[in-house]
Amino acid sequence: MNETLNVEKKIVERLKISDNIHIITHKSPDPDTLGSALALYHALHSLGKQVKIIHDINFSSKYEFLFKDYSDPNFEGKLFVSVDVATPDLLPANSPEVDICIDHHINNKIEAELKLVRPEASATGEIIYDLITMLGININKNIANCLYAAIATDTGCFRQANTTANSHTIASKLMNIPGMDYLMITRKFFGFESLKDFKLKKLFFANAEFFHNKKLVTSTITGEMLKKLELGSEQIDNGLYSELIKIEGVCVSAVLRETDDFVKVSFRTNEQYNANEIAGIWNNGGGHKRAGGCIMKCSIEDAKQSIVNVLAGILL
Ligand SMILES: [Mn+2]
Repeated sequence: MNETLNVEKKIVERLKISDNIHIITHKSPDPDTLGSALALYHALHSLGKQVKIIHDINFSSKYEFLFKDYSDPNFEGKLFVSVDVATPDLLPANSPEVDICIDHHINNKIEAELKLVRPEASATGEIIYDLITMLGININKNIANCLYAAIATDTGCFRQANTTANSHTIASKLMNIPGMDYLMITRKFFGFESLKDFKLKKLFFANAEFFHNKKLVTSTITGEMLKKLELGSEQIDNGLYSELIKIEGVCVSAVLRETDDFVKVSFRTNEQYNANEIAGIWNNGGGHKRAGGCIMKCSIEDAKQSIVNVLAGILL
């Protein structure tokens, strides 16, 4: 714990003396990486620093509100900070070397001079909250919205096993910031579904298959399904990946999503199994205790067969 505090202090000092800062988010960005980056942007900006966020241009239109009051500046970066990026392959193409890595993935493999990885944090947004507080910066409504979105989505609206008392404490402090709009955020992510979302969900449930005494359930999202619904992969509702683990008796769920180059697998586990370890069996796999993922370079059918075969030896 002291070691963590030590690194946090070093990061705060480094941020204070730095300028021309680039904040790096992960590929296929989610609200945790974007919300953490934008919150840090506003905080450092309020100290008069030049800050730029490096991000994929393809992301759900639901995330656009996070960019409120952000204007994309153009300058050469001198300090590079990654947020919520677990592995080098999730960094943007031609990414510079990372100076400061801030993350909550237990299997973090980013090389950086200052590395702050706190797996007990439900979201990177929790860590950013602490750093902003240590910097002595007043949290305004933009920062509050960004951090609340990061924490609410990474905890599945405070329902998943990674939710802690601290997640609630921070959320409560953010909710008290005048002008922040938690209802807009929860409605956007948890209380709304487009017609396309609904149609995809129908197909997704129809594709569910059970194996090994119904302890394993899989489903697939194929390129053809997305094409038929005219959905971009960035528009898939993240909640879909956590639907199958809710089913009675299921210990491991695997959702396979086809892309042009590979199959992305998202695992969820019950309390008996570790999703980070299961996903780690395959290339570059990892994640958290109850949620993990990996990439397989084969057909979606072969990927499913590989999962069924490997889990036969695990789900005893
Ligand atoms: Mn995260």
